[in-house]
Amino acid sequence: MNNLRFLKSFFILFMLLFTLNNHAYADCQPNIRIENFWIVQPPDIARSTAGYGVIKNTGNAADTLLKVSSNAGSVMMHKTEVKSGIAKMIHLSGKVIEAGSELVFKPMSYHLMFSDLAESVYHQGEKVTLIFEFEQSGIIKVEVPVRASWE
Ligand SMILES: [Cu+2]
Repeated sequence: MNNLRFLKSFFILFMLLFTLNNHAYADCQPNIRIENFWIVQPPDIARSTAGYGVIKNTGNAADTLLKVSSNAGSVMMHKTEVKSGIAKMIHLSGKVIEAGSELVFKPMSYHLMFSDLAESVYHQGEKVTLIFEFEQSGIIKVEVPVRASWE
């Protein structure tokens, strides 16, 4: 008899935990928004260029940016850091974007670094595709302009 009661309460506890866990999962999601990205139109002789913009996570769980790719060329995530007056670019293999935070790509900070450039990036007003890959949110594609300077 005791055994049966034990099993019953165990079962109830299990169901309760399962429900709570499901509930928590439903309420706990990242919400990624990609805003204002653009690529710097390089001079004709340049073999690389940079891309800037903002990734916002308005959700209540963190997400990780795993990779960026593009038809504009090869893409790497970099961060410029200044140490003893010397600027150095650090390669990032991924970046966590905490809930309610944003990751800003701008000069002398995080930036997208393009090399093996496609012809299109040499022309102001062209559009290129950026493909962002997130651990939780999956793949997000955006069309971004090529511009000569900050607007
Ligand atoms: Cu760089």
